[in-house]
Amino acid sequence: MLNKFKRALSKASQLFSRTKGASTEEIEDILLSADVGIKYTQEILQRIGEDGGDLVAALKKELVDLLSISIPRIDVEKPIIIMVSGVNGSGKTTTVAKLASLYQQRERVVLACADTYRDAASEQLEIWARRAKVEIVTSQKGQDAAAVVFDTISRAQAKSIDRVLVDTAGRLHTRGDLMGELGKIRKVITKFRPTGPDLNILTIDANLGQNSIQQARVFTEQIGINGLILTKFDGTSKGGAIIPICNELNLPVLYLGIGEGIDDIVEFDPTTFVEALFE
Ligand SMILES: Nc1nc2c(ncn2[C@@H]2O[C@H](COP(=O)(O)OP(=O)(O)O)[C@@H](O)[C@H]2O)c(=O)[nH]1
Ligand SMILES: [Mg+2]
Repeated sequence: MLNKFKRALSKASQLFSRTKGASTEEIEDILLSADVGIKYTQEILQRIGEDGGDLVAALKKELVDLLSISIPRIDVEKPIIIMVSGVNGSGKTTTVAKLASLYQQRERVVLACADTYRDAASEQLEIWARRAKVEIVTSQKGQDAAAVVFDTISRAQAKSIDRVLVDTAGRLHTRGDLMGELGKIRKVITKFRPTGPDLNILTIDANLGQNSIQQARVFTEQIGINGLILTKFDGTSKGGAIIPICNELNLPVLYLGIGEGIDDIVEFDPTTFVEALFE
């Protein structure tokens, strides 16, 4: 897994490994090419300048600090409820499948297909459920997505299932429609859990780099996202954008998606991530 992770980071690490022996100006260029963005690049350069010691060591420390955003603690009665949102194609369904496969090693998991907008969304999720060996509550196109979620959580409670993973739609007629629908799903969840989903995850395609921030802000403000998963981290050269993304949104990165397969996910740990970047 670690090797796969390093391979997935290879484009970004080609950049970051060039910091060895580099001057401050060269480090600035490297950070900007990795899409760290001007604001955080300036901030990092200022701090490592003050440090006066080894530039690369100081840089690593700054990156780890900037990536260390506290993760919401889940301390609730079962089932744990996880909702996954994001724009079309950002990797929601694949991520739900990956998380299901990860959790089912120790827990009983059920998936809710709350994407009732796209053709064959339920069939696609059913295939993943079979691969991950977890249960699923399917839906029909056009069905009330919030009702599907209600049924799934009720079933999970009745059968003592540990986790509910909710896959949602990425596109409706307008962005307002989408936020309205996600808001309805969230509201149904509050019937079981007044504070909303225990993990309210936004998937972001890492290839979008900093361009994803504005879009992510809409989800964060409107439906109370509390954690991020950056998908398609394999092969992106914009991996440095993870810094502005999580800091501008003030949200922790929980996992990284590193491929299309069911096992292609790694839990995000700032130190491991930064070490791998510089290999
Ligand atoms: N390379 C790569 N592809 C991914 C990753 N996650 C998702 N994908 C691909 O992105 C496309 C859209 O994924 P999907 O889960 O259907 O997105 P959704 O519309 O948000 O549900 C599919 O072709 C996936 O195989 C990832 O981590 N790496
Ligand atoms: Mg989907």
